[in-house]
Amino acid sequence: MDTMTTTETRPEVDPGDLFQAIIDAEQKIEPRDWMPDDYRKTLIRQIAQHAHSEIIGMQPEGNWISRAPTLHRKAILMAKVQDEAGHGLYLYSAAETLGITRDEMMELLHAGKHKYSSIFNYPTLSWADMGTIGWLVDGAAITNQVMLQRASYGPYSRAMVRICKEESFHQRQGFDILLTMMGGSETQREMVQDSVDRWWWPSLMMFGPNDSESTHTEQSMSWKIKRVSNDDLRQQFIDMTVEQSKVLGVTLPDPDLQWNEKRGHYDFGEIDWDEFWAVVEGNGPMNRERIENKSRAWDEGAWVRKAVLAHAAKESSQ
Ligand code: BYC
Repeated sequence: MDTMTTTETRPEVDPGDLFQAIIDAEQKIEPRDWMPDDYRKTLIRQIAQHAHSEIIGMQPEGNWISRAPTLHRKAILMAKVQDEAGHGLYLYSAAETLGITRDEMMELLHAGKHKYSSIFNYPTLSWADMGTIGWLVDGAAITNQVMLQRASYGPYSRAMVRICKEESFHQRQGFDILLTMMGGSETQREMVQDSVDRWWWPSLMMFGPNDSESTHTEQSMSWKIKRVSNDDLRQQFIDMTVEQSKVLGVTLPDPDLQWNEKRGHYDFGEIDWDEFWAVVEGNGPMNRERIENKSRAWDEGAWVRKAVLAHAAKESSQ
């Protein structure tokens, strides 16, 4: 047989097999690769939620920029809030690679159809809250995000590398605010304790429901989007934070917190899951105000977006 005239056919590779092989080999799925519909949907849901959290998360701290106690603290807080805007932008860009537009994500958020982290629905009542948000909220965020640097979707995982670097600075600056206040007056120490009392439990809720109640963990872990379960991350955070609370000299508001020699972890009390779900469903102390502010800023910025797009169109037509 004349091999030169044989029509060669490449062996058919099933796209699902190729997808799985990439996941198994610890490589990254990239935007143009074939992926199961549910993998795409899960990523859009999680990345958009994450981006929205960064943007809504600017509000509780933005509330204190004009009241920071010194110019130095004000400059740091402004930089931190700007970092959060930046994180939101990398994450919206990562979500856009999956076939959803930024405008669509905004509409879904404003209509209450996209979620954002429960933690940002609590009010910031004192300057100590700026320290506690850095220490506990950024501390919980980074505990979760370190594993997301290894997420199987390339654009998400790369965005997380940069975000984690900035979050670790945020956590340190929060701890520094609290350490300074704890070395101050009795009133300042009381402010810190009151703030820790209010933020401790909501910070634990950031990790999501218990594994037995989590709808997405098993599938997300098998796709290597999530690498560690909600409960395991929560435990990691508690073990780390209890030690830090001793350095600060604050009491964590949980009488059941106790080192368990056998488990090699701290035992802790029951989270108020009714409160968690109420906040997730839109009925927390600040849900309404956060979304109203966000929608208003979006509407008021419409002329800026229009002007930028008109300028870009003009540039490209020249
Ligand atoms: N709040 O099956 P599950 C920051 C929802 S911001 C609200 O366990 P999953 C910062 C969940 O969406 C950092 N909703 O879900 C910014 C699901 O509902 P849907 C924010 C929550 O996705 C400014 C249902 O409950 N970090 O760093 O496997 C200043 C069942 O949950 C929450 C991220 O976004 C919650 N806490 O796991 C300072 C990290 N928990 O969607 C700091 C990225 C759960 O089916 N996200 N729900 O309607 C994740 O790692 C995961 O999405 C979660 C949840 C661990 C949060």
